[in-house]
Amino acid sequence: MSRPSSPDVVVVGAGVAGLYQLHRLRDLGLSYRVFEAGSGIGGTWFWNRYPGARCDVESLEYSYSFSEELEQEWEWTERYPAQAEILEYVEHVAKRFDLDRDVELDTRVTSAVWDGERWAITTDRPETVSARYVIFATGCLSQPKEIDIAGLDSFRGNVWSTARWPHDGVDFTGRRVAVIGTGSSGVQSIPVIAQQAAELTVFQRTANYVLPARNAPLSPQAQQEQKANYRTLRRLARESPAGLLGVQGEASAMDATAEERHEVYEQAWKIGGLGALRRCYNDISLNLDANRTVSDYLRDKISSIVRDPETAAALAPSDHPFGTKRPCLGTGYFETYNLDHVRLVDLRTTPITTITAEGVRTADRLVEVDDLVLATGFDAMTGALLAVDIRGRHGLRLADAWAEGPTTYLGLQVAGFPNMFTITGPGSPSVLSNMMVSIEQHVDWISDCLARIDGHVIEASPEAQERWVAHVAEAADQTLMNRANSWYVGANVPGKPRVVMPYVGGVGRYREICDGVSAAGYEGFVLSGGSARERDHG
Ligand code: N01
Repeated sequence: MSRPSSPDVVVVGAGVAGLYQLHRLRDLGLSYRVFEAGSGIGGTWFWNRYPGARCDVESLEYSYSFSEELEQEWEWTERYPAQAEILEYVEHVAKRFDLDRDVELDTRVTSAVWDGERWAITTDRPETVSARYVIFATGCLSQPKEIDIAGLDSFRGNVWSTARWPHDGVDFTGRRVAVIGTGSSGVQSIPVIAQQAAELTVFQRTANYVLPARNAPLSPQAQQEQKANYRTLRRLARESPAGLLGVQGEASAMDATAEERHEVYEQAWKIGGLGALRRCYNDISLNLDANRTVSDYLRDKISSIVRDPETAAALAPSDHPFGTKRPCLGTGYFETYNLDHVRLVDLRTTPITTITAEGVRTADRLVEVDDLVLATGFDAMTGALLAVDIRGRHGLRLADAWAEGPTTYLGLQVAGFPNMFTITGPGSPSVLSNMMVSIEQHVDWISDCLARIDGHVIEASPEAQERWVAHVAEAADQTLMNRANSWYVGANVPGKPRVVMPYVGGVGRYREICDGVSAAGYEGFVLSGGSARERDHG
């Protein structure tokens, strides 16, 4: 098939965001190329196939809302969808809307250079195409963090990364396994790996708050009821703080008695899920004392589940308030440490000194293993963008523009980088929200913008960007977000500037701001140049 060498738009990435963007571009009648580095579509759900991988947003909410037919016809099987089911869903969407034929797989974009009128996009094929607009749909958690542990190359066993799991799985039966990392990927995979492994040693640097998923099959009736109400529920999600359903408590945790709070938290614990506890009161993310009531409750829960007091103490988070690092959703996580063949190594007391040929050496012993699982996380939000050599006006490199942390206008554009859009970029709610809701909002905003500006150049003004960056920082300062060394602030990657990257102002409020900007004729953006839209359909 011949493809245009000078399309209107290049989309980078064919995950949940890139595929919907492709769908919208087709409706707009624009020409495009869509490049995907993977050998299949699906983005995060293509790569992260580790045992136990599952979304922490409920199935019926973690789904596209742009097609009512699609909403009605797809049947989810569980409260929280497993990776395989989500990938199947994404592949279904691609087939149903005939999207896959336009995705160029196994093609990694290596550079994007603005020549004053168009973007020269180079891939590893190698090929360079010239596009009027470039849209990065590269994901927020797609660039694995570089491993900063000495001696990894000397290990004689197998090394597996949760973010690049083999497609045909790994059999740990009878093996001695080490897992390094106890974020969401570690927390989900540890109980499943423990079911197979002969010995499992978990190396934990930071204990996390882990909430019970209470995953269960979805009954056809419950599914039907939600589907019958979908329009209202979708609207409520779009207007909500995090793109999620659920009623936010309006009272302060500090106005309740200890007994009342305990009862409320018990109910939320029974319901399960990420949001139930945070929503109990209105000040859990804002006030340290209010937050402490939940943190204490969760620490007590851990000691009531884990039988060995030393292990229970090590598993209890002590260095950050609840919610300032992303909490994890688990199934049988703490219970796993009651199994005789599972051991926790607390790296705060005995750090890893090196990996050796035989296993992991800590300050006080060598743990010999056959398999090493790295659940060590991502260079979040900026990593995938900076992995591409992006150069804007006057050769300005994005890496230099962001040397002190990402700066954007609305998380959609960067001053000095005309006609370039970032879906769920830093400075937008993105990772603090239901990604489906935020992705659809950005794709719709960008698509409407492309239709309206009709080939003109659009670029964030430096002044609007400066104001937005200040607003994003101010909003973060009103919360407890800065109190943890989390990937939200780039603290997990050595040398990364410390900046609260996502916008904490809420999905509903953010949507209103974006809609206001477009209604005001793209306030804060500079529109220039004549319509230079090229109609090269190859
Ligand atoms: O990564 P993480 P993740 N030595 O960065 C440790 C989404 N997600 O892949 O905290 C020793 O959270 C690190 O320790 P520390 C979700 O948004 C969603 O688990 O830096 N340890 C930490 O324990 C999530 O938040 C889902 O001290 C090292 C762990 O590795 C995000 O992706 C599922 C280390 C990394 O945890 C990222 O989750 C999976 C070192 N050198 C992911 N380097 C769901 O939908 C790092 N660590 C449920």
